[in-house]
This record gives sequence, structure tokens and C-alpha cells, in this order.
Amino acid sequence: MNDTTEIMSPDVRDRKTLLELKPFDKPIYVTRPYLPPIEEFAAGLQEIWDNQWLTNNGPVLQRFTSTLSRYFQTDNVCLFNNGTLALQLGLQGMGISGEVITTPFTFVATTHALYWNKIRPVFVDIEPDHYTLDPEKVEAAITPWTSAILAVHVFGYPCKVKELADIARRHNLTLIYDAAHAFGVEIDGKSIAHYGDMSMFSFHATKLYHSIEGGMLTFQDSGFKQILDYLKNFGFKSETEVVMPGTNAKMNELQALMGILVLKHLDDLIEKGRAIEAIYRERLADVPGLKFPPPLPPNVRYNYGYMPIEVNEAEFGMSRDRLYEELKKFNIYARRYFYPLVSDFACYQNVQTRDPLTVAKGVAERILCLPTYYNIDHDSIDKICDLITYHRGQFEDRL
Ligand code: T4K
Repeated sequence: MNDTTEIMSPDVRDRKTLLELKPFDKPIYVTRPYLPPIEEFAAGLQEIWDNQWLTNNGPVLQRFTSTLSRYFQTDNVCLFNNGTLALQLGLQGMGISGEVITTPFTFVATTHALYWNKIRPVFVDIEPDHYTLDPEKVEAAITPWTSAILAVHVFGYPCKVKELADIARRHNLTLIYDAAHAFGVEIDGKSIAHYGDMSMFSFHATKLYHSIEGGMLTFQDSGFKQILDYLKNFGFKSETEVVMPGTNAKMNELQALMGILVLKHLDDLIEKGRAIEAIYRERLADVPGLKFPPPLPPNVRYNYGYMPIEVNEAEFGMSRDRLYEELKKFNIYARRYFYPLVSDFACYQNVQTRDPLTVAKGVAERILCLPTYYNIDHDSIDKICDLITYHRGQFEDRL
């Protein structure tokens, strides 16, 4: 063993040459939607054809609602045509106003839902391990105008639910979770849907669990369901009565069918994601300049919907953006979720933010979500790791 080899990590020692690494024939995306066996979908379509009923609280939608009620062990579920409208209408139905404390490290729809309710977002910083709202920063940002906290279980990583619940209780604030990424996640054997006053789940095609497009609210107050049913159906109470200015946010029968079918495969999808994450973690653990979120505590059941890593340019020898571009040359489409921060988008730049958002700004510069989905084969994951390791190796050679 010579001196140079001694200081190299095992991954770097085993690294492939660029000649051995060829671009993928087909694009490797950050995610792909799970598609159930087409025969199962066809059988469901036949039923929809027979019913000649496509939307407006049809029988498949009703079955889907009962299935989810059983899954989440609550009747307090309401389905929508997407997660954005679910959150927007949930906020509206709860009468949230004034200021809401929220995270800038999320998909822009979280903040848009506030905007459409004329609520002022108050962005505060996240914690560095799992990127969820920092409870201390939340407490420091409370003013007499604060009505709620809107926290995001980003990448399916649970927020600090106990601390946030405690703050909400002490300051009499409503606690709302954007759980768009967190279907299937549990804390202490209890679904994440049961934390806070209301949670929104997205069933968009890019999510681990999906219904093509779709969204769901779960909530604590059973009286709230009636209001949500009005809001998503133009405010109709009966054929001749409109009790509030609602909109059209109904889920249709085809979405509901997909949702029912994908649910049957959820455990398998989670298991496949777990195996993929294990390969990434093993292959890239010792690569300098790459950071994985620390493993979650044993009381959390995770869903493995995303595979975020952080790229530290100084140690990795290449910026996150450069690595993202290099991967693209090999037909690998990793994604920089969530860069830019929502607070940096043109439409929110004029929102006054007292918190310097130091952690969130750093994470947004370093974050990269690697491909993970049920039918990506393990050789492809290995090849992505080879390529990342190759780039770090190039840097090591230059040192
Ligand atoms: N809150 C949070 C925290 C969210 O992340 C989201 C949505 C929401 C709220 C709002 O929920 P929804 O209203 O969407 O239900 C995607 C999704 O469109 C969006 O739902 C999601 N978050 C966000 C994180 O990601 P894009 O712009 O990255 O999607 P797109 O079209 O670039 O797709 C990503 C990759 O997925 C593609 O490169 C290829 C693959 N793909 C995508 C689709 C649609 C497929 O293979 N097949 C497909 O059908 O936003």
C-alpha cells in the first residue's frame, strides 16, 4: 500500500475511470410514479364505465375515503383534487388569518396556500439535521398577529412535533402540518396524520404514494369535515343552497381508483425505498464532502420517498450545482429540492424576514435529491454512486 492509497477512502480506491462510466441509455429521474398492474386498473375502469359516474363524490371516491379512514383510523379525512387546494381550503375553513410562522425550505405551494388566504408568511429557520422548523426560532417569531404555525415534514422527516405542540398550546396557536411527503410515516406507532390540528398530504404522481394528482386533509375536529365538503364543492349545501363561497377542488373517480390500488402496494414501496437508501448510505458514507441526514430515531417509521444529500463544495471539490450538471451529462436527473428557498422567489422577496435563515440558506445551496423509486435497479444506484465517487476522486488527484 503506498502513501496515497492510505489516505483514500475505500470508495475512492475502488473508483471507476470515466471510460468505464457510460451515460444511461434512458433518463434516470429523481422519481417515477408507481404504476399498479394494468389489469387491476382496467378492472377498476370497467366499474367506472359501468357506473357512468366520473366525479362529484362518486362510489369509488367514497370507497377510497373509507379505505383511508381505516388506514388512518379516523373519520376525519377529506379528499381533494390536489394537495395545494387541500391546504388552501383547510386554512380557509379554519379561518386562519394575520401571520403564520412557516419554513422557507419547502415546495412553493406551502406558501402559496397562505398567500391565497391573504395570510402573511413569517419565515423562520430550520434545524440542520432533518431540515424541519427550528422550534426555538418559531417561538421567537411569535407576535400578537400570529394565528398558526405551518410546519412541513420535509422529505417525510417528522417535525419536532412535541416541541411545536407545546409552543402552540402555550401561545394558543393552531398547529398545521404540510405532510405532503409523509404518507406512511409514523411516530411511536401512530400515523403522523394524528399530530397537530390538521395535516395535508399530497398524492401527486411524484410522491411515494399517489393518486395521479390528489390531496387529503386529516384533522382533529370532526365538525370541520362538513365545512371542507362545502368548500371543495362550490359551497353547495343542497341543490338550491350555497352556504359559502367555495371552489371546485373535488377528486375524481380515476384518481380515487389509482389511490385505492397504490395503497395495496405501499408497504412494498417503502421496503424498496429502504433498500435503495441503504445502498446510497453504504456506498457514499465515506466520501468526503457528502453529508447524509442522520438516521431517524427508532420510534419513527420512515417512508423513504426522497434521498437528500448535502454537497459541501470545499470538501467535495465540486459545487452542488456542478455535480448536478455533471450527473445530467450521464442522463441522471437529480433535483435541487428545495432551492431556491421560497423566501428568495421573486413573488416572496418583499416579505419582511427578521430571521437571517442561516441554516436554510446553507442547506438550499448544498442539497441534492438523488434518484430513488421502486423500480430503479440496484446496479443503476451503484453506477450513480460510481459517478459521484469518480468526481470526488478527481478532486483528490488534484490535491
Ligand atoms: N407541499 C409540499 C411540501 C410539496 O412538496 C408539494 C408538492 C405540495 C405542497 C403541493 O402538493 P400538490 O398540489 O402537488 O399535490 C413536483 C410535484 O409536481 C409536486 O407535487 C411536488 N410537491 C414537488 C416536490 O415536486 P416538480 O416540478 O419537481 O415535478 P416534475 O414534473 O419536474 O417531476 C419530477 C420528476 O418526476 C420528473 O423529472 C420525472 C418524474 N415524473 C413526473 C411525473 C409528473 C414521472 O416520471 N412521471 C410523472 O408523471 O414538482
